[in-house]
Amino acid sequence: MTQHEIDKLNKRFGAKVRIGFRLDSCGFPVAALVCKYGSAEISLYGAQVMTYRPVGHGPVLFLSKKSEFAEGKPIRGGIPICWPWFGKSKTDSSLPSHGFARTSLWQVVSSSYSDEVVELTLGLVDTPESKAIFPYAFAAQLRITVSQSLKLQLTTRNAGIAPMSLTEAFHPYFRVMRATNIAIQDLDGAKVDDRVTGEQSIQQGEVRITGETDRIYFPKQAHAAIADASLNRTIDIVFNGTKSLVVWNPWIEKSQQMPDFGDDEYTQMVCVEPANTDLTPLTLKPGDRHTLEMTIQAKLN
Ligand code: TA6
Repeated sequence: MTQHEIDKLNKRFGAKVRIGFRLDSCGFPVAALVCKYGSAEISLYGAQVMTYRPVGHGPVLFLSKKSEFAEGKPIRGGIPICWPWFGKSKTDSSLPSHGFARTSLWQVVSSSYSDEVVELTLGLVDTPESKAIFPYAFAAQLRITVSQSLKLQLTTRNAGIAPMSLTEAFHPYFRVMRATNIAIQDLDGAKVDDRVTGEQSIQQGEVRITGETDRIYFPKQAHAAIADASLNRTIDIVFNGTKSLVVWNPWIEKSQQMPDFGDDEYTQMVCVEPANTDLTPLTLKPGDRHTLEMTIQAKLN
């Protein structure tokens, strides 16, 4: 994207102090949203929230110091949009994991602002290239709202004439002081599908990170909370449009295998992901819409 295109975005969708577009140092077009309660930065490449900082708090999201900012590569951290598949493609394992939304340039659809609430909507539609790997006509929109919380709404519309099947997730990397000193609450009694051990179980009490963690939880209510004793804060996560949450921490060995992630960065993050995985895939009839929703709010204890 050129500076001239950035200038056009600012003219059409910008708002002094509240909404601004810029070419980031990585060369990606980035939108900054600022209201009286906090701010967020979103890469239009991938429609990826990269930072979120409520007033009075430190950063709520983790962004790897080794993240690559290169076309075709996902940004490692923030809130990747996993769409139109979660994990490996079921039709072609050579395709990138977590779909192509996070490595596509999204278009700005609309913006709105007040001192209390700032909103940006981004859009992605099918192209001949997308149809070659995902044979459907679609319209996807992500609405990002910064107010006293950060809210994401990902709406998929089947714009074709055949039923569309998809899986999806918000894949937020939450910043924590020390991953071994947090407790993920409100998952007690949830059915658990452990992707590391292959076992199914029922969660007893709080979830703690003590090793590589890659589990799908089916909580009894659409809410989870990350209690960070070291930062003396809790991050509340409310979600809708799915019944499952993925909890992921790569731990030591997996971290060493990821070139875009520091060997010790696993200690500073945890992912808690509202997701429609292969266990709960979606099927949209022609013209149908589905919205996945997540609201994040940080609170000092
Ligand atoms: O959400 C958990 C997960 O599916 C893990 O299995 C791991 O692959 C993680 O996502 C990161 O995936 P990525 O493709 O971003 O490296």
